Amino acid sequence: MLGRIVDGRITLTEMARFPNRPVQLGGSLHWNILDLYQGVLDGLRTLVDSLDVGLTSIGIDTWAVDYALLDADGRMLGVPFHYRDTRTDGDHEDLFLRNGIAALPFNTVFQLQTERPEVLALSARLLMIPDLLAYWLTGVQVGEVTNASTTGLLDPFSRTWDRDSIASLGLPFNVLPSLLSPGEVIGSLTSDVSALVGSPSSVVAVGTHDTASAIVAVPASTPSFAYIASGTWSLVGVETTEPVVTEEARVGGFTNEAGVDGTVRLLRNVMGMWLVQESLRQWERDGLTVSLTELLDEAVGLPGSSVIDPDLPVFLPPGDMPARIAAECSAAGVPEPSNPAETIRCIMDSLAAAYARSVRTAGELAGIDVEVVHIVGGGSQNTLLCQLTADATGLPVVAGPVEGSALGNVLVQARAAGEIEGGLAELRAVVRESFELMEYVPSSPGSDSGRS
Ligand code: LRH
Repeated sequence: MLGRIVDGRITLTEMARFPNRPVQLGGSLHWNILDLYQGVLDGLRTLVDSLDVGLTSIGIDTWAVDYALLDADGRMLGVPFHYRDTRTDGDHEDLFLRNGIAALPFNTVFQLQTERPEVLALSARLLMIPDLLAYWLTGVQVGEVTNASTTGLLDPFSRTWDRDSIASLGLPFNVLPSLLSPGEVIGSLTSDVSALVGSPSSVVAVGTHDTASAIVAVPASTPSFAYIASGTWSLVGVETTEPVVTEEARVGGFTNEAGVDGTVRLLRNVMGMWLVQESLRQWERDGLTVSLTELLDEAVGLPGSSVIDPDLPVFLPPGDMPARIAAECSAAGVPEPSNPAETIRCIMDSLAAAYARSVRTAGELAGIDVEVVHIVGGGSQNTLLCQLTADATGLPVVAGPVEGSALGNVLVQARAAGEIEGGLAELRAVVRESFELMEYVPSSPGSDSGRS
């Protein structure tokens, strides 16, 4: 994505796109990390070739929790695992009261517990995926704090590595890199990479956790907002200044991730569009020809009846999603969807109900009287989901922008380059100025729903 700031407005242009396809290998699910790195180089080349000015900087964000281990020469030890790999299935010690992070099976700390001792013994450095890509581009090994917080190895108050947690994994403390904050420069492209890409440039730390970047781009004009970063996952919560590490937050399944500019993202992971994506893949495998747009149109006209808990661990791995949803409906004693449109309707109703629960609890935990819910990311284009969310929360929903993470990424770079000044409020004002947003008001029972 190419970001440009012109007259105080921001534009994003997609310059290259390549699939991120995990590979099942030796019984485990892995990143196809070299293919992605090649995609980064090729994409940068395409972008540079189209520019008539120099490239100011590059920022990288990816999903959280996944990592690579490097030896003392900086060589990668093995192929990074994908967090949906089932090797971390099962119960884990709940470290929430220590690290403020919800105990999800895929947290880095739990993934590391499954590493073989001989690999740990050779490990000289742990880099999260964006840090790994930045290392390959610049030769500099550093970490970035928003993504580091998702490892479960960071003290949520001091935002420094927790020595005891690391020692308990059998890793030396210096395996963890020094940490930068979003906006700090990681380094310049190596000469080899500059030659491949066709331009010198620098790599800047952004909110390298995609959700941290997405929340930067929430176009809120009031501090009393909740957000839903809606993509494969739906990350639902509020922004706070301090972590909320209480028993209530733990029981509610909340997490305190480090945000940009010292903020905290107090949020819950709701299963999100993954339920839809995996259902579509299953229908394709079954030889059904379906279009999501048509299914959603059909789902609008269906009565919403079957609501299930979308966050059950059974939905986490890839595989036959419609069958798992039907089984869960049956277990919950609600009607089983009998066709794809009913399945989609069940997913939408279940997500909206989960969003409403999470928004309410997040507000209570943080002492915020939520006035508005912002949906950013792909799900902001889903009019049925946005309206159901307004109805379920009883709050206005502002939908957009669609490319939340890319925007937050570029905004932080633009500020680092001196193109924009101010804090998150100023960055968010730039988003409001630059993109058309959609507002949904809760429909009163019996009336037509309202969109403006
Ligand atoms: C969203 C996300 C989320 C994490 C999950 C692993 O892409 O980064 O914030 O919990 O992926």
